[in-house]
Amino acid sequence: MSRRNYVNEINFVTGNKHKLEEVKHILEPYGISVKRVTVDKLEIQSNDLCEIAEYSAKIVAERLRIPVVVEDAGLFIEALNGFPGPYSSYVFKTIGNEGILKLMRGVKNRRARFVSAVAYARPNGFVKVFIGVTEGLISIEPRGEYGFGFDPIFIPYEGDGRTFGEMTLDEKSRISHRGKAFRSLAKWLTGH
Ligand code: ITT
Repeated sequence: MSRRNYVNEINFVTGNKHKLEEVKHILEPYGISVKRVTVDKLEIQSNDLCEIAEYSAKIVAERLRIPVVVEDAGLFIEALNGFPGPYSSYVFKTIGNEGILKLMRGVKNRRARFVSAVAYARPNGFVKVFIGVTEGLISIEPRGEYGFGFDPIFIPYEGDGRTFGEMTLDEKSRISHRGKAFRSLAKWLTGH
């Protein structure tokens, strides 16, 4: 059964300092502070980001005996049948933005989506997952110095033609997959 809480702090399990910075910014208006937890997460192999986030959050919450939040995010490119999706981290580290743009050379359908799955877990086995999706296009060239990961090659439809990499943290967070998922979490945590 879901129990509503009036939580003003979360324990965010992440090894990614950019995600941490974004999440702090997104949750600030809700009065929720973010404590970073760095532990080795067990990640299951799955095509479903929700399943991955849910499993990791559950295990860490049980192990540390505190409520935790885990996010699993990824970029799904339509013409590549959803690649890199759940493998985004590995693909970014190996072939990077240049590699993705090479795969997309000459490809007309440039539609892609960023997905964020945010799992909140308590040590008693309770888990709830929130999803955020932002649709857009893969650019022809990387653009912008802001953000991280695939930001310079992703042009969100909800924007003005700029890539995420050309947006400030605030501009990106208003329309990003992460912004949407974490605002849903914040509303639930604060009882809105
Ligand atoms: P965690 O420790 O939180 O798991 P991570 O970097 O492995 O950090 P994810 O698995 O959630 O994070 O994300 C996989 C990769 O997808 C990430 O390393 C980036 O390369 C890319 N990515 C995710 N969200 C992104 C965003 O908002 N902008 C650009 N790239 C993003």
